[in-house]
Amino acid sequence: MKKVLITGALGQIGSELTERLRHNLGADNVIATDIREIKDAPTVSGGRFELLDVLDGERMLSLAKENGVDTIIHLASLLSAVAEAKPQVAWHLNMGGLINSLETARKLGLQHFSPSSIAAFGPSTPMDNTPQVTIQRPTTMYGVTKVAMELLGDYYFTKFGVDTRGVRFPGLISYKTLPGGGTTDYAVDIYIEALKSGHYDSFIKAGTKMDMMYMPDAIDAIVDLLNAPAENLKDRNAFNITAMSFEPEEIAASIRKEIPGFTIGYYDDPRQKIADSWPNSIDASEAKKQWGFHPKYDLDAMTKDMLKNLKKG
Ligand code: AKB
Repeated sequence: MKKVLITGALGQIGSELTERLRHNLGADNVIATDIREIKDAPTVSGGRFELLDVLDGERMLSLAKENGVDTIIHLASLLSAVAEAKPQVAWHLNMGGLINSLETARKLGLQHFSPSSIAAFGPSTPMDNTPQVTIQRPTTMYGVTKVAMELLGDYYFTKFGVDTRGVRFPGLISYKTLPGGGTTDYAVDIYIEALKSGHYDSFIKAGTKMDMMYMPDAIDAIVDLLNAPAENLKDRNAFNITAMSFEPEEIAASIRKEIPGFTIGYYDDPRQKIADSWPNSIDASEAKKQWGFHPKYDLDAMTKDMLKNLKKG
């Protein structure tokens, strides 16, 4: 990976990945793209930035070609809760953007990365310590697009020899750019509200465990997987990765160690149904074995860092 094009670069993952890759590869070697432009966002002001609708395959191809990129990191996608509210739009965007990025990679001989998710699992998947290879019958549109993504990634590798790679991300927690439209977003909102009012009303019920990871570990994972020797990778699309699994009471307890009076309440919400269909905890041992995945943050270390950085404003 020497010169990279990133789609969805203004999103939660994209904004931090763009910053890291500009640092690692040099600002001129990262072409950040998004469908919108936020002039004062570091992603736009800190280096190359181009407007790109991922449904415009010709523009994606010409941007990659003109800039001589060797890697495409395709992040643009609707997350689970928004996708469930607008399933047809989600299918169109998630699959349309994916096929354009895979075709760009095939035509130009690029390495390709796109993230899958714990949403690629469903209620019939083993819920605890979910294996790398297992039943995948998701019941959400987001999950359906993620399974299709994993399969298409494998297809482009075996049929066309495209160097496709991917991970199944758990909920990602970060303070720089907020997520939007996800089911695991409660685990970001809770920190913001803890600092603002000392109380959080959670749309995810007590007792609902989901896998999570702090953003610095997620960015390390993308970089490490893209740099891993191809011959070591058996499960290209996509690797289970996770750093922790917790339920709302556990993150609340972790926050209480820093903000003793913090309280949590609960309300009914359609996102609960999505959360209930996902695993409690997934097994990341293949990622550890095949390319050395090694998350650094546990729940308390993440809580300390989140609150410290959110306080700085
Ligand atoms: C979501 O909640 O939709 C995402 C995910 C787990 O893929 N954070």
